[in-house]
Amino acid sequence: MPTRRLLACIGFAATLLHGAPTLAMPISSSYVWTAASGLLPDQVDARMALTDTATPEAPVLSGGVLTIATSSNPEFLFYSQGGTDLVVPATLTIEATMRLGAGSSSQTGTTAPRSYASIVFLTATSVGNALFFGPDRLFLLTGPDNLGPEVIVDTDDAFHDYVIRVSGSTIDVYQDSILVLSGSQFTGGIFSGVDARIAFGDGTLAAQGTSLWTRFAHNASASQVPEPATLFLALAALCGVAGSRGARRRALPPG
Ligand SMILES: [Ca+2]
Ligand SMILES: [Ca+2]
Repeated sequence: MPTRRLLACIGFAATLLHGAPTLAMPISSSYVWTAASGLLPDQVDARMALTDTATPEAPVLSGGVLTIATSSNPEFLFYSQGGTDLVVPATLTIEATMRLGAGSSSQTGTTAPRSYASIVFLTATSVGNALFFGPDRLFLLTGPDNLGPEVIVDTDDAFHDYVIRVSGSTIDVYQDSILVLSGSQFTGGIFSGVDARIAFGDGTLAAQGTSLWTRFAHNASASQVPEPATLFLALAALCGVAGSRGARRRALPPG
């Protein structure tokens, strides 16, 4: 490789290195976990991390069902993925197949209602909502911490398929492909300063109980910014390939 071309290549590499933070490489386009895989949600992708403050409970995967259970209100037991590990698309779709078990909540009124199973979603820092699964009841929040739209549907008779679709500030919730609830995202309140995030399980201090899950999926992508050293090696290899190709071309007889 002529010196001038090598310098140009290195200069190009240096330019890219300087802009490395913009070179986030999507490494998965979605998250899909099924209990049938025989793996826990954090075992199919470590970025879906477990928070477990419950004693002695832990997630139990048995017979193709994941059981999440807590036995006192302050206990947390949930999976969540967020921060730089989450790039939320214009229309976020979250899917879950779950059956509510038994439990109780100390906050069932209109102020800061909670239940022991929920899917929490923030599409950007401080912006989101939560779908709570109560006994034969689904509800969202309104504003910072108030009861929002709710619907009476069977949640504990059998496993049901749930889809949450978030587009702009609009939230649509489907149970078994039927639109059952619509609401809006809100900003601040309990979400102040919390980054983009998707979580499921018992994430409240005000309720305890059991939920059963067989599938959880979403279409937000994970991204990973390559380490500068790794990126440099990759670019150096590219420079090398370009150089050898150039040399081979030069070795060909004039056409
Ligand atoms: Ca416990
Ligand atoms: Ca709890």
